[in-house]
Amino acid sequence: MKELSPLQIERLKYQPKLPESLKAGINKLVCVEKEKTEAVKDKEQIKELFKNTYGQSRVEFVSGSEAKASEVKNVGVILSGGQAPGGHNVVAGLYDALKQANPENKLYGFLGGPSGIIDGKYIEFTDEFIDKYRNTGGFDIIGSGRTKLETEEQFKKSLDVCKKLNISAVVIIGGDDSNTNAALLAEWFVAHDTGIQVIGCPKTIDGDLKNEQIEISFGFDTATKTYAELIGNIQRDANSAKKYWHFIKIMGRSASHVAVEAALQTQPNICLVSEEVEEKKMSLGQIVENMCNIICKRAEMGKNFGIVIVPEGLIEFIPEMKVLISSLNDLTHDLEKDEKYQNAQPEEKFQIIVSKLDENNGKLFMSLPTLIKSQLLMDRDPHGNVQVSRIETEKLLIEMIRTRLNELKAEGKYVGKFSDQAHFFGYEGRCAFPSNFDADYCYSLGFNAFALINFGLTGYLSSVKNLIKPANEWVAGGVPLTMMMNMEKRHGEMKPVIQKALIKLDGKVFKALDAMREECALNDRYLFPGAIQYFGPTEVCDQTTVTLQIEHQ
Ligand code: FBP
Repeated sequence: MKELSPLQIERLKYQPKLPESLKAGINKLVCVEKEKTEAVKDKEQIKELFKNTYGQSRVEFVSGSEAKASEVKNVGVILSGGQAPGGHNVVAGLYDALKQANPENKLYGFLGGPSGIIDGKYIEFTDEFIDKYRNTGGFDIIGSGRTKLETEEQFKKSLDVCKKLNISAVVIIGGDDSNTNAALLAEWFVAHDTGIQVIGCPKTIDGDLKNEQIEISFGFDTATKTYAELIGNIQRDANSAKKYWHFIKIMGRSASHVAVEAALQTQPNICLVSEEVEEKKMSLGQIVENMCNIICKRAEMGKNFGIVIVPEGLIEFIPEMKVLISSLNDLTHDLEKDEKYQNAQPEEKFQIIVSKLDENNGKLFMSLPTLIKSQLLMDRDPHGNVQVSRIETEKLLIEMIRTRLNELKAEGKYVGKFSDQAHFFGYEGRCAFPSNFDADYCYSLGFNAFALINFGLTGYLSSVKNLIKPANEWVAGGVPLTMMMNMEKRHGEMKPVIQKALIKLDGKVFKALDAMREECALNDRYLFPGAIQYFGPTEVCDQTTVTLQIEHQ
């Protein structure tokens, strides 16, 4: 039996590209201090909470001519949260830089996410072990998890484990919540004079951990290309059979970046944008009405088929649903230890919930299909968020659209036939082989994370910029984590968190989508991007996302 597929064998040989500055060698780098930073919002509160790590300067690396000796360092690495293509290359880049700096250095991997550092579960990386994972998708090299790292007890346990392994720096590879935890841990380690540094790396397929300094989170490129391939295939199918309306929910917990990027790559008939729904204060009924309009017009043209992209987080952005979900988040938290509620049958549970909701929320909750009611009550994630990937918004929309079309048919306003197919693309894209872009970007982020460690920095996020240019022109450096923070309500309390980047309606990316919507709705302008290509012409293999190109051109 074969142990590796032909693509696995070829990808293991791929040598990721590095920015010119990092290529010169880890011990030759010069750290250039840039401007001092401030939090994006709530400056005074963030400053008070991060007394030791607030207000640091942004840094950039350039190559120097002289190699400096580097003292022995042990580093620990954690993969945190949802998988994103390229995570293995962050670890490989970190490992290569660390060994290049001093072959005596050791890299430990904490197993199963942040809980690994708390429980002291780890492995030590070796060349042989790392080499098996280069340029592969997934986080299975050490596993991932969603344990929050935020309490005094967890920090103390982490410190004990670091002391035992003589670890002087920890790298946390994660999204906004995980990097918020990285910022808290960095602050705690400084406040307790431990000498242990903490560096974050920007990961998430959702693409919402970005700002002026972090152009994109890793994994977004590969995941969106994977979804775009699948959407293109469905478009061909729809255009061939001409009998189904396909409703495709696309992952992205909160922001609609993934849905919008996939839409720009494929040009479906309809792409909903959660941020637009929120800003225009659209109700569920209005969203359905707008979609029915398009379905009716297409039916008049004899087209009883089409493609709709639904961002995973949509439900939380519909103003009335947002209010309901926020009440349900608090309620389900309060009812966590209520045995009567926990043991109740679904219908009984709904009654208990309704009795605790105000009148409007109660009515809205009860108007939803049973399936959606149950899904809204499912367990929250460790950060207190409803798990939107488990709410079948695409089916909710289909059900409401079918009801409305029946009414329109009875009034003689709809002449078509509505047959639907529901899809959810999420997990399919999170562990794909990283695209060349993600393979290079991730390797650079990991390599650069060690450069930040080598310069004694803590509370920084590894940053690699200028990404629409070829990799040798990329700019490597670091961004203080506190710079991205503001205060937000979590579990009913105000907490410091990294601000999520949402789609801006006055931004270039949304405008590009909006400009093509009408044409796409009625006249089929489907694009078929095909599968990610790893070998071949650079204009096919090394192009990054449309979003990044529009934002930075
Ligand atoms: P991260 O923010 O941790 O990268 O995870 C994002 C994500 O992939 C979302 O798109 C999705 O809603 C969620 O993870 C699903 O989580 P889980 O893997 O726990 O089901």
